[in-house]
Amino acid sequence: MLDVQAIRKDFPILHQSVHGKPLVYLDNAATTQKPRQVIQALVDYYEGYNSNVHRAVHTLGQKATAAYEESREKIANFIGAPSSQDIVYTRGTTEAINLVSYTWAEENIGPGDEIVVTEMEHHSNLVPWQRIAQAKGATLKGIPLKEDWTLDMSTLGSVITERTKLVAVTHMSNVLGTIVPVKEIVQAARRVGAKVLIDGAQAVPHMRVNVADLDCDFYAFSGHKMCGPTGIGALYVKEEVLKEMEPFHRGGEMVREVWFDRATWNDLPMRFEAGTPNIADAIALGAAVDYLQTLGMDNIRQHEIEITSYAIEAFKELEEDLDHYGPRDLQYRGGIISFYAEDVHPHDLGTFVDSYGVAIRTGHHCAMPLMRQMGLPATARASFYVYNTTEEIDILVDALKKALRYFSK
Ligand code: 7TS
Repeated sequence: MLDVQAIRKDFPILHQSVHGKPLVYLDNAATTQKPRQVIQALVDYYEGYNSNVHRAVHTLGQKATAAYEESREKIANFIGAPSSQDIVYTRGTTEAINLVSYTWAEENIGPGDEIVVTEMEHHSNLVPWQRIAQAKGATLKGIPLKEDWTLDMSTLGSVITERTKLVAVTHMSNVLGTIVPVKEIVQAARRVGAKVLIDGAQAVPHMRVNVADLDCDFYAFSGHKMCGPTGIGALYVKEEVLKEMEPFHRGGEMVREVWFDRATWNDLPMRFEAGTPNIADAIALGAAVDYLQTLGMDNIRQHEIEITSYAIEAFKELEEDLDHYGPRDLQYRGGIISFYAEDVHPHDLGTFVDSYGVAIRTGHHCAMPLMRQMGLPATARASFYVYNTTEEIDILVDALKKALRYFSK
């Protein structure tokens, strides 16, 4: 059991009023708050050893390089990567997926090939594949959803075919909270020799992930959704795949030797990190990993199951006026609840509950094809993290009741 009140003390931002009410932060799928330990790692770096990495013999440069690489080790260990060489720092999930699309996919996808996604992808794991499909004459296919908002796994055999070159799927939907059985998908892809990319933006922060066990080829995630800073994330690539990939950006540090008309490439993973990297945020992401590991990922997942179960129960009080979406079996669902009231636009709901100090997200959540399938223009969404309490769910539900009453007038 986690001591949530003690955890809350680590997050300075939570202790403030919004419109005269205590802040209730329920927009964690968009970005999470940062504990003191992560903020302090940034301060320590800039006050103590700010310096460029991988190039200086001086003491600060050595210290910065050691911390930057130590952080990579922590990230590799956190997601079960066999080696820190398999971890490429990126700006986040979006850049990680684009990296794969501009390198591996450019080289390996051709006319008549198929790229398989799910029907609930975030635009980040859809639009890059649309570009590849259009440019290469390949086809984009989607694994459909069932009525219970889980993936229809019975279609895998027909959707993934001998023509499939890449299966790129989310590990957890940012709208429905659906947790995807990615291991089964990897096995189906392996049978036809396809590579697998997993968008772990919503999974890595909330549950134990082991890329070696999943046996995927690519795994992308963002630091800012797991207590880390914005502007830093990572791409795991299986070593045998990474070794064969052409560099993404070209410039300093990604090279071994340069002549006027050609160059050779540096070792992995530096080959994929051209220019001065985001040193401070990479180091602070390591601090975020330390923080989450101290709490324990299984404890975090358990806490979110409890909060989500409480929220689903509490939403029964609203069921006359408001529908909510996502798998009811919490084994297949993370801490996300998307909802829609026929009579009130989600933006109005969001603005109304904000006046009670409650932060939720409203809109299409960068998943427009899924919204269309749900038959909705937008939803409101509450998403939970390790510092959220059942009292906060009560405040949300109470504010929603007031909103529904107010707008029905
Ligand atoms: N994939 C999923 C499943 C996501 O939820 C997000 C961000 C991304 C990719 C992109 O991550 P980024 O860090 O590169 O932006 N999702 C959301 C959201 O649900 N609300 O704001 C951002």
